[in-house]
Order: sequence, then C-alpha cells, then structure tokens
Amino acid sequence: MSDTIFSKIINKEIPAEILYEDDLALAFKDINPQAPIHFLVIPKKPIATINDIQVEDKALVGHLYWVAATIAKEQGFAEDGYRAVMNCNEDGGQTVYHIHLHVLAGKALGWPPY
Ligand code: IU
Repeated sequence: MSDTIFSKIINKEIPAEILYEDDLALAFKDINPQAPIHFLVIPKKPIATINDIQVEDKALVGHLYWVAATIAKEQGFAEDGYRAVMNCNEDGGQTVYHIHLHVLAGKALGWPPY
C-alpha cells in the first residue's frame, strides 16, 4: 500500500506527541481530539483498513488493544472507562488509510454515534 502520513510519524519525519512505542506499535495524541483524552494506537506495519488484516496480523491487532489498555491504566482512566475503536472506509469515517485504534476518554461518551 502507499505510504500515509502515519508512516511519516512512525519514521519521525513529522512530529507527534508519542505516548508509547515498541517494535510493533506506536501510540500518539490525536491532533484533532474529539474527547478530553484522544490518542491513536497504530501498528508500525502499514495495513490500509480492517478489511486488509491478514491471518498473520491477528496477534498484532490484539497487541494494539493491549497497548491501549496499558496506557489507560498508566494514565489512570481505565476504571472510569474509555472507547477503543477503528473506523473502516468511507461510511465508517476513515480518513487515514493505515489502521489506527482511536482511544477516547475523559468524559461519558455518547452512543450510538449517529
Ligand atoms: P480516521 O478514523 O481515519 O478518520 O482518523 C484519523 C485520525 O487521525 C483523526 O482523528 C485525525 O485527527 C488524526 N490525525 C492525526 O492525529 N495526525 C495527523 O497528522 C493526521 C490525522 I493527517
């Protein structure tokens, strides 16, 4: 797949407020937060959409949730709660075609999102 702006963030070609990094994943603050706490957890491997997740990526996608929960516990909002979601394609509201887990917290979030 072609590179997205998230590849540039992974490669430190453009700045981001990084919260966590390991060999597989990166977490950084969303530049346009939709809740008091809003960060993204992305795999370093570029996968365009949820539909492009291959069988060999299953553990990697699980790892993204582990990173989200680890940050939630470290930052102290895990018990109050949060939302961890991925948007897929146009109707899902996806704008950057490198999968990313949105982690939203810091208030009681509305549901459903329509
Ligand atoms: P979406 O699910 O693809 O719509 O989410 C993309 C998110 O990436 C969105 O919340 C943007 O604010 C965020 N983002 C960012 O944090 N940094 C960037 O340089 C760009 C988008 I472009």
